[in-house]
Amino acid sequence: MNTVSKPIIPSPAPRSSRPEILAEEIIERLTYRIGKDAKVAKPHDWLTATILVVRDRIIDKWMESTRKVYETGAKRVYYMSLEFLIGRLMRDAVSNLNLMEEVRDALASLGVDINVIAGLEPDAALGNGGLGRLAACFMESMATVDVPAYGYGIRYVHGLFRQQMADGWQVELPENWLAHGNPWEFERRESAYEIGFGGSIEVINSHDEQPRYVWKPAERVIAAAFDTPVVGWRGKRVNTLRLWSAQPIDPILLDAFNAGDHIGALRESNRAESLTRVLYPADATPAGQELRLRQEYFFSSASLQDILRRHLQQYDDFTSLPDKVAIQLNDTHPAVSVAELTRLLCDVHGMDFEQAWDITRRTFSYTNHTLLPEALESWPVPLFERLLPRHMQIIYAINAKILIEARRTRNFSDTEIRSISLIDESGDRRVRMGNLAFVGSHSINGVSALHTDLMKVTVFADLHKLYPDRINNKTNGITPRRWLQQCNPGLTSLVREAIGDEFLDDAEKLRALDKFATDPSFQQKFAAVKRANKVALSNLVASRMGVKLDPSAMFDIQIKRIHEYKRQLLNIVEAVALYDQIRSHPELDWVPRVKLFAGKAAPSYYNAKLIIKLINDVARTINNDPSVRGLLKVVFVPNYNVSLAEVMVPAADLSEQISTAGMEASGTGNMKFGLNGALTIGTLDGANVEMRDNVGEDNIVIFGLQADEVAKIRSEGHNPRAIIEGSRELSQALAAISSGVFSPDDRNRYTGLIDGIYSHDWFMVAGDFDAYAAAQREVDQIWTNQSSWYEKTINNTARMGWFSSDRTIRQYADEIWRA
Ligand code: T68
Repeated sequence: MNTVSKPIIPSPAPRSSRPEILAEEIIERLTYRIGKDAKVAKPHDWLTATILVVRDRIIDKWMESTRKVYETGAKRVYYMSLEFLIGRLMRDAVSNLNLMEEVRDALASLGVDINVIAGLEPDAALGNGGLGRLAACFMESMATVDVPAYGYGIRYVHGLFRQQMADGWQVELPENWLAHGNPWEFERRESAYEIGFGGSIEVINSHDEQPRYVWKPAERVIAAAFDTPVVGWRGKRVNTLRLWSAQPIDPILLDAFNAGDHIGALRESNRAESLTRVLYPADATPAGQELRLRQEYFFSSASLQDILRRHLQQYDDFTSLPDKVAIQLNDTHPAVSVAELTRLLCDVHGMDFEQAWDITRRTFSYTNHTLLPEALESWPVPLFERLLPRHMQIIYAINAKILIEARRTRNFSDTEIRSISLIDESGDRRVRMGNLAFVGSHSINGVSALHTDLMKVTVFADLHKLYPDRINNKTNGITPRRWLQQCNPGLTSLVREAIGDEFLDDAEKLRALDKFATDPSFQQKFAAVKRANKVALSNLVASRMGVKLDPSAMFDIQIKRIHEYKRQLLNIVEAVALYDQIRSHPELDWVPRVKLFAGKAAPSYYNAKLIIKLINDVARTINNDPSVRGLLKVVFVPNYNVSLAEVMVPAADLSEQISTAGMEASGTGNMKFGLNGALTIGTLDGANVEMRDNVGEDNIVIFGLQADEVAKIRSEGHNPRAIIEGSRELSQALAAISSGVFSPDDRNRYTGLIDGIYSHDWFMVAGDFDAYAAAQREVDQIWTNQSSWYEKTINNTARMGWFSSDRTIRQYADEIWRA
């Protein structure tokens, strides 16, 4: 007998992390991987070499994590998201591996400053705002709390645009995060799938009870996988972020090329690659174009094929899918997955429709992030049918099932039937992605308590009536590693000195700080940390914009996407009113303030861009007016991104969370500021409500109309003109803006914007102005008593631990994924 025994392949020895070894390896990578002599290496080369060395420390843990899931048969969680706003990764990885000192020392021994090279890493902006950043925080927390998870998304060549200011207007420039290559990612050539579009459907055995449908796409592209490891806190577990890139099936059409058509020969290739070239820059505004639907289907199909392949390889059949796989849909962007999974199970794997549908529903769950009607995705039926003909059939089949159930067993009225239908028949016929995601999921969650309550009575009222057990709440969270430890090392050390290390593993342990809130010496140290962070931000503003800030002034910060419902306009109008007051009453003790703004506007969102211009116009006027005596400054910091947030958040005294009540689903910036010891001025909207409950109402400044009041005013009729005329401060501020005081070069620039407040005031800028201005004066009052200020802000840090995304992920794992 001739038996061939499998050789025993030894695993590589675990890598040492002594600084001398790290330094040796960095030189090794620099020489043999990058091909650079250390004597002439550029900072970028050092960065790449360092990342490659750090990456090796991750790989062992990564393989171990993957192996463990195979061995234990644990359930896998798949987080499907068209956006992952991950930012820079090096500091995050090094810090989570607990190697900060070692890597710093290793680099220092080579004459390299870790902070210099860390600042060169591109800020990966594969997302627009809160939704994408939430996905990134969740990835880190899933690794931290030991949930075996994959993130699935798109490897956009160009992430969110770079924002530049040209005469105060936003200008969008292309972003190129891959310009120097990406040392974090691994291309997985073996994990590639075909994705089809268009074409027709062939019916086999059409007379059978179970005919088979075979989709013959007219067009096909390849989805190729790129993996990035995601390290949890203390390197416990390493999960995978798998991003898909579109590639042509034939890179070049040789016949066309040989016939002299050199451009035509590349047409297919260009067409395929354009699919994943750019991130749609519209947040909470409809994207609406065919390319977007193609992106959604492309990444949904690739991810599901990958999930099914992995499952089949391990478990051999699909009946166990819902027990071994949980797929979370991050908003409706991947909702076409509901139809795609049903299709793959039926058409490709031969399952009958009823069973496939049952498995689909038990596998998916869906998170809703917005109630704004204009942001709810829907696609014209003709477009959908042309691009995805088989999916359209499946959607009709699902719809029939649901509507029959509602009509026959639940006696739903015509109006109710219309509202739950997957097809909106009110205008041109459209496929409603929210309804598709809802009916295809066993769990539908909102992202704050208020938002979840509102979901049940607004967009999903009728679906909630049909399936009353499905809607649940999972209040958002943020990772305290990036948003405290890494961005605010000063505060982290101070907290450690006071209460020890336990909070590093359980953010709710920050509570122990409570007893230091009134301690004068702790308050002083807390204030000193804040001041140092403000100095750091001032330096950044000085070097980027040439504007000098006084770190002893109150830093009042609003950073987020520019959107009318977020009400940057309310903030800047109040700044104008304050400017008037300071000039009219120079004898009063005004609290010196710096009002900082940052954020991007969707390129097609005219009013949002106009608001940026207004902030810049107001800033120029106020900052150059000597009669203000430096008591008020306004600054718009360009190109807001994750890295800029990491500098601004720790430097804030006051956090502006002032959306029109009922419109911000949750907010997560609010949590970052609170954790870093800022006082919040905010409406009772989104997670602000739960922040108030956690920090206590003495430690937050709440103002303005509540969600039910806004709804009532809107339905009963709002008279903003009367409100404005009744408020001297407001009418003067609006008149100044509207008449061109801040825009002498174009006096009518803001007339339309201000007219909107007079005529309908949809966002309640007039409706909330007086309450907001009064709340700001209350904030000034608190500031004048610095001990009381720090008592409140320390209480914020102490009581924000619940908003750790570790808590959120544990709730998803226990209550939705059962993983
Ligand atoms: C945000 N949504 C919510 N959307 O506005 C915010 N939309 O309240 C919440 O905290 C956050 O999600 C996380 O739950 C978004 O950020 C988008 O970015 C977006 C992108 C494309 C299309 C529509």
